[in-house]
Amino acid sequence: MYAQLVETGVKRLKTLDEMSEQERAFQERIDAEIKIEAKNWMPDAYRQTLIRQISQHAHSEIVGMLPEGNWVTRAPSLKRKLQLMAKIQDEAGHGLYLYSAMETLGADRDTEIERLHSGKAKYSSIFNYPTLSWADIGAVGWLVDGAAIVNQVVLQRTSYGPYSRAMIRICKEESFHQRQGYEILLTMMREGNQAQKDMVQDAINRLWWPSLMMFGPSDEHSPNSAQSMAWKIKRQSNDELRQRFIDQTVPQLELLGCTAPDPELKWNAERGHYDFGQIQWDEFYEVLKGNGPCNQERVATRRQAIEDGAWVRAAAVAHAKKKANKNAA
Ligand code: BYC
Repeated sequence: MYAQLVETGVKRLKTLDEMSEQERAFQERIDAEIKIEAKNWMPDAYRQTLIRQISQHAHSEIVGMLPEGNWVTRAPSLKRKLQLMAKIQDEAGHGLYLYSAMETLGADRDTEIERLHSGKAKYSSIFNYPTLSWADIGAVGWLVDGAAIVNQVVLQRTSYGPYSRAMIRICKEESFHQRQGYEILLTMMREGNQAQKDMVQDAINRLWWPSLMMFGPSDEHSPNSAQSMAWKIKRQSNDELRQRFIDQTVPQLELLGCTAPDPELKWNAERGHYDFGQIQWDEFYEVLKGNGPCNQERVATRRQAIEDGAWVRAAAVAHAKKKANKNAA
């Protein structure tokens, strides 16, 4: 398998012969499915790849709270408000597990968060789209958490121990999020009036393609995949995961009585998968460059939250110092 990756990888990978003894032992450990732990030796590029991916993942969880937070005051009932608040708190928790996993690699949380606030760090493209109606909250739970689960179920088996263990807990919570999102949409479609049904279809029309973009560029344009697959950080390719998501989501779409904004979406019995149309990759790369509908707003909101919370952090430090002095006296 390794030789094959060397042949097909977008970036050329080192062959086993070209590796140092330490690198070879590391690769053999990975091939034997033994997890890498924080204190084990690892190539610097493996460490940097993980810091990149885990920090982006953590930022996505934290920024992902914003489009949903926008609807807490407008949820249609107390029950829906409580569910939404619980979901948003779960996302904050996911961010915290992930920043902690990242710190085990020697990365500094404040530095990475500063990179997010200065607009330098990436986070999932999907969170740069607005949530315009209550149906969007259902669609985010169903499609966005649904796509995240497909990606994260595989990451439970990622080669780095702390990341893999964080994923196990996160996946359990994401499954609940996905179901509550779907239930919001099902309720609107089964019990709602025509305007509410139209809102559901409109939400799906707007969020369908951006959800497919969450899996990243197609395999031949994914510069990091070959090396990440060889290191078993990633265990399935962007396109494989995207296809799995589509295959499992279309029957749920049909049960809702809705359609996808893709005239080419149809079952291909020969392949045993759904065929689908062209993703607008220009739009994806524009969003990554900071030119999506909400990029600036998201980063500005995060920055404002940090500034607004400065007094709380200062008070907590002052209190801790006072307590420490008292204990020392
Ligand atoms: N958005 O070589 P590639 C959630 C970047 S949150 C932005 O394929 P890789 C939730 C990529 O980073 C769940 N950027 O990269 C929270 C790379 O850039 P750099 C979020 C993207 O890393 C709240 C470049 O494009 N999940 O569920 O091998 C409320 C080339 O790509 C995206 C995760 O973060 C994108 N969509 O594979 C509700 C999963 N796609 O760094 C819900 C963890 C690609 O080279 N991450 N890029 O400059 C991963 O699994 C992988 O990082 C990816 C990309 C599959 C996303």
